[in-house]
Formats: sequence, C-alpha cells, structure tokens
Amino acid sequence: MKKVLITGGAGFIGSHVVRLFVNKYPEYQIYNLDALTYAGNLESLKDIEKAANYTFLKADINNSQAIEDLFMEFAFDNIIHLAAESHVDRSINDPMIFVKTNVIGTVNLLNAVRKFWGPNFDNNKRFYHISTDEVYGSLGTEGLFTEKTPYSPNSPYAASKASSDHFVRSYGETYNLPYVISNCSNNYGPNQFPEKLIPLFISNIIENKSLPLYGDGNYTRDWLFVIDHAKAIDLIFHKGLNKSTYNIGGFNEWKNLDLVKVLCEIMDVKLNRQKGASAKLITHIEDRPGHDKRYAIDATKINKELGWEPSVTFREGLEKTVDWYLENSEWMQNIVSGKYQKYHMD
Ligand code: NAD
Ligand code: TDX
Repeated sequence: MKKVLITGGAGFIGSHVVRLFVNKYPEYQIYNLDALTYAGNLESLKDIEKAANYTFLKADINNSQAIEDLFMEFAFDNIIHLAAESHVDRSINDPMIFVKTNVIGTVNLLNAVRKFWGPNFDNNKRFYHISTDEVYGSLGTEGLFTEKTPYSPNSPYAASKASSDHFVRSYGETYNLPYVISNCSNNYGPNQFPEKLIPLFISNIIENKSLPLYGDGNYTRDWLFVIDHAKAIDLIFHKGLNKSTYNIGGFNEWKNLDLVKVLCEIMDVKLNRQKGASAKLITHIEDRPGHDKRYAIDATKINKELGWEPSVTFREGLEKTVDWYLENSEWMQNIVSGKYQKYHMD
C-alpha cells in the first residue's frame, strides 16, 4: 500500500489529481497537504472528502517543523508536489512569497524526504515535482520547448519554479534522491481560480463585465484540459523514468485574442445572447510587464515513452469548462463572497 502525499491538493490542478488518485487507487492512502491560501478551495473536493483512503492535512510547506512532524506521523512514501504560488501577475506585484513557497517550501519538502527516506533511497519511493513550461522563457514564432531547451525564466513566478526544478534535480544528483519532474503548458478546466484568463473571462462574460486583454492580444499559449494533465501525472508517477523530465502539452497553440473570440462565441450560444454580444466586452489594456510572447510544448517524449495523449479536443474541453462554470455558479459565488475560505470549518 502506497502512502502518497499530494501537496496543493486544494488548488486547481491538485484537486483533479487528488480525485483521480482517490478514485482510481482505493488501495493507496492519499494525503492532501495544503495551507489553504486564497487559491485553496476544499469545496472542489466535496465529492471525495469522505472517502476512506483520503485525508486532508492543513499545513504550510514553509514551516519545516510542521512538515517533519507530518512525515513522522504518517510516514509518506511518495510525494506529488503541486503546492505553489501560481499566478504570474501576483508574482510581479509581490515576488517574495513566490521565493518562500515555491523555492524554500520545495527545499523544506526535499529536506524532509532526505531525513526520512535517506540516506539510502529505495527506488519505490519517489519525489514527483510538478512544474511549468514557463521555466523555458519565451519562444519566437518558430520552434517548440523540448526537455533539452535551456531554462530562461522571465517572470518572478517562472524564476521561482525554475529554481525549484533545479533544487529537485540537485538533490537527485547530490543525494541520489529518486525524483521525476514534469513541465506542463497552460491548463484550463473546472475549479480554476477566476484570476487566470479562461475562468476570469467566463465569469466576466456572465456578469457583462469587460474582458481585460493584455496588449494587442497576440500572445500565444498552449492549452491543455486539466483532466488530461492529471492523467499524464498519473502515468509519469507510475511509469516515468527515475531522474528524468517530461514535457506535457496538447500541441494546441492559441493567440489570446483568437481564443477569447472562440470563448465569446461559445458563451453567446450558452447564454442565449445575440451573436457578437460577448466579444463586444473585449478591452485591450496595458501589457503585462515582461510578458512572454509564445509558449509551445513538444510533447513527443511523453507520447512515445508513455503513450500519453490528450483525450479531448480544445473545443470539447472548452465547452465542458463553460458548462461546468454555468452549472456550478455557487462555486464561483462562494469565491466572490469569500465564503469558500470557510468551507472546511462548516
Ligand atoms: P493553484 O494556485 O490553483 O493552487 C495552489 C495550491 O497550493 C492551493 O491549494 C494553495 O492553497 C496551495 N499552497 C500555496 N502555498 C502553500 C504553502 N505554502 N503550503 C501549502 N500549500 C500551499 O495552482 P495550480 O494552477 O493548481 O498549479 C499547481 C501546480 O502546477 C503549481 O506548482 C504550478 O506551478 C503548476 N503548473 C500550473 C499550470 C497552470 O496552468 N495552472 C501549468 C503548469 C504547471
Ligand atoms: O486578465 C488577463 N488578461 C490577459 O490578457 C489575464 C489573467 C491573462 N491574460 C493573458 C496573459 C497570458 O498571455 O492571457 C494569457 C494567460 O494568462 P494566465 O491565465 O495568467 O496564465 P499564464 O501567465 O500564461 O500562466 C499560466 O500558465 C503556466 C499559469 O498561471 C501558470 O501557473 C502556469 O505555470
């Protein structure tokens, strides 16, 4: 029986990973460790919160003693580490919390692992670090990020994730810690906090508010449905090669403006609005400082080595996402009102 610690399980991607593992592996014990920052929302997990193989642990990865105490009590034997500050705009306004959580928090976990699993690591144990394509910096109009692309982070968020990736790798080289890292493109789907492009714009369209598009909107992102990311994480966790890196992406590049136009079209239909009504809300605003021009992932390695590929097209994923936000308006209202932060106390 594995005892899998998933950090950041109350966040967007983490909630989908926790759900998948709790449902698919009843023989594993799944521990969701999360500090419940503004981005943590246990309401996203209410369907599995009573499962026999699920335990929630409220803790901060910046508190090394608290982390060691939990290792002592629960003897985790595998970790999938997602807890992080994740929003680029917030990192521009306040870089230090990104250094603390993403860098020092990750090193705290690595040190706990070294203390409790080392010095002779058994290869059934694994530290799986979840990272982003933003560590590679920005592409020009041509080419794709491969696992060999040099790191060149441009935002404080990307720099903090790059640093954490380097620390994980260095613990593998220096202490022989068994690890794997994956770098994924932009995720979208149910339960994403409405500060990120897609849920923010869905929410604003519903409320007839303007859609603040940075600059000319010609920035390119590579979008992946969050459940396909969770499935890739499952595969890499179980079958990924020790001490290696996998890029994850759906070969699905979109310029922001084109994506927002498609989203507006879908929303017009779903909300029974006149064709073109939502697109009228698009407002070009001052650009994000250091805005990366283009991200695009080459996902050949995970496809060839592990047989992973996305299960939905972008159109299907986007429709599912819009439907989810329309059917779960209370989830969004609880965020807007702040009620979601009291969910675990109810
Ligand atoms: P999120 O912001 O939705 O969730 C982060 C979670 O971490 C929250 O539940 C939060 O409470 C928790 N957390 C934050 N600080 C903590 C701390 N000090 N101690 C314990 N828990 C803490 O993030 P997300 O979008 O789900 O991203 C999850 C991971 O995936 C991150 O590591 C991120 O860098 C990476 N990633 C995200 C994307 C994306 O498009 N969202 C793409 C690639 C990689
Ligand atoms: O209001 C907005 N207007 C706008 O034009 C927002 C929130 C975003 N944008 C643009 C900026 C980006 O080009 O849309 C694109 C996507 O922005 P975000 O949703 O903020 O994502 P991004 O900055 O690309 O980073 C995301 O992908 C990689 C996640 O937030 C990271 O956690 C992940 O690692």
